[in-house]
Amino acid sequence: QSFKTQEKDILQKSYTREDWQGGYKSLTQEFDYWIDDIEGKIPPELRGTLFRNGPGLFDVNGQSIHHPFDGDGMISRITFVNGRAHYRNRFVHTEGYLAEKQAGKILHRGVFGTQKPGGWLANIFDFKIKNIANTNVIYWGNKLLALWEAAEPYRLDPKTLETVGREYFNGVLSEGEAFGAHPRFDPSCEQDNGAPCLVNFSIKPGLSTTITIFELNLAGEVVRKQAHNVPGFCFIHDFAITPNYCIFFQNPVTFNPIPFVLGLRGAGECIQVQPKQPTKIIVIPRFPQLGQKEVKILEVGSGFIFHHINAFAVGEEIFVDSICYDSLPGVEPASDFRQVDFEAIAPGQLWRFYLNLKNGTVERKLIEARCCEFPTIHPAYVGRSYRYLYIGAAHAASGNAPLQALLKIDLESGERQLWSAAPRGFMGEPVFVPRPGAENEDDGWILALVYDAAHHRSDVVILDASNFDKGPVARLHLKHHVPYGLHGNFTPE
Ligand code: 3ON
Ligand code: FE
Repeated sequence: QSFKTQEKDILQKSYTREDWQGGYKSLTQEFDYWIDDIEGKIPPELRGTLFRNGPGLFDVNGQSIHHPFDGDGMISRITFVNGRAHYRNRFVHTEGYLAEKQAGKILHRGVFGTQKPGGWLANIFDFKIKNIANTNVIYWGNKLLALWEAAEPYRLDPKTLETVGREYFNGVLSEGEAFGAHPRFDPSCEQDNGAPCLVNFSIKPGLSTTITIFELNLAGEVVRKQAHNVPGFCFIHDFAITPNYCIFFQNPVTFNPIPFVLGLRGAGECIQVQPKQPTKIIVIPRFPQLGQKEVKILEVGSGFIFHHINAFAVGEEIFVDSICYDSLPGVEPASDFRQVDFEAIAPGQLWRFYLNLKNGTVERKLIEARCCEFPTIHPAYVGRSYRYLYIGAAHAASGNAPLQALLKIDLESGERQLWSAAPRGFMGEPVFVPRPGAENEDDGWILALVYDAAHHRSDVVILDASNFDKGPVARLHLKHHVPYGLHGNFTPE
């Protein structure tokens, strides 16, 4: 009897592809309302604003884009005040978004394979890139900034979400210069007398690659900027920090630009993972002015990384926790990303890397084999030794599948907690918000947008981070869906 149940559990998927596809419908409308369809109760101590970014459009006037990462950035804002919550969303008015809206057709090639209509002849030798400002949104130095890693940020009005224009940080960035989409917030920077600072980077790829590191003070001014050249092409989406270092994983990839040049593929689709080549780990001291100048490059076995969770120093070692893939899936030209075969793709899995800076060796250990992506931790533990992480995860313990659950991992005891929205719910990136005045690292809430296919709408789900088992503290039903997004941040203001 138990064999039969097990077999059924294994064979039965926790989702249908049709349900999952609903989260990849464009949202063209812009909303502005108080959320009043609520299950449970919003904790009154939860105050502040969650900003989220992600592709809002998967077509331009019916012309489908090729990959969700090519979709125009749309900001959602959820403000919590006195036990109530308000929702607003707005598209980032990039030049490209406005021009395509006006033209009613795709005018730009996308990095991930979107082409202008008309076949390769219409796309050949067009190297222009469209800044789509769709990957992350931060509120820092009184500025709300929408980020996309291949170009400059767009600044928005935090009250109206209106696009103000491109941001150059007082001329520190030049036109078209990149400012990455994965800043890290150092909760206490020694160089800034213990004040928080923002650390970000940018990549300028080529036969060799320039990595630029920016550090911004609380006023939003760039107070430190340094650049390093490393050999080879780089696709580096994220990085990790400690109080003294920036750590980059140079994925083992090659770039063959010919299909891009000929108008057949997007630049990002010309990147190929080389499973026989090692990953290079580039460790750059944050404060070279203190005499700490030596950049170290370590090597570890192959794998592809988008996101890191955290890093911290233990004696001569640096521990880095990251989500690794065996391969990088592409969407073939003339195929539809909504038809993806999940089982044919490698799942993201969580690894811990041990970098020994003294003897240059790296060890690694698998922490979590369950398919997972989009991690979050308590903001005060960024770059520091930490105990708890929270991450989007598949409902099933093995195999590749859409994110439907939230997984909490206690790195000290190994204990896991899972809250799943399966079969009809699909999980977005969680964000940890500490409870005001809390002392324990997991005393706070997890906020996440969950797409509910049963109602074709999204919920803001609030979980008690110290106890997933009791289920959500509140589920706020939005009046509409929010397409699967990428990243966002919470600000207590
Ligand atoms: O590396 C070079 C330099 C560079 C900055 C070449 C290049 C053209 C590829 C490039 C541009 C990179 C860009 C524009 C990257 C954009 C990435 C993006 C928008 C999103 C990445 C998302 C990653 C993950 C892991 C998403 C997961 C999603 C789910 C689990 C499902 O919802
Ligand atoms: Fe990312």
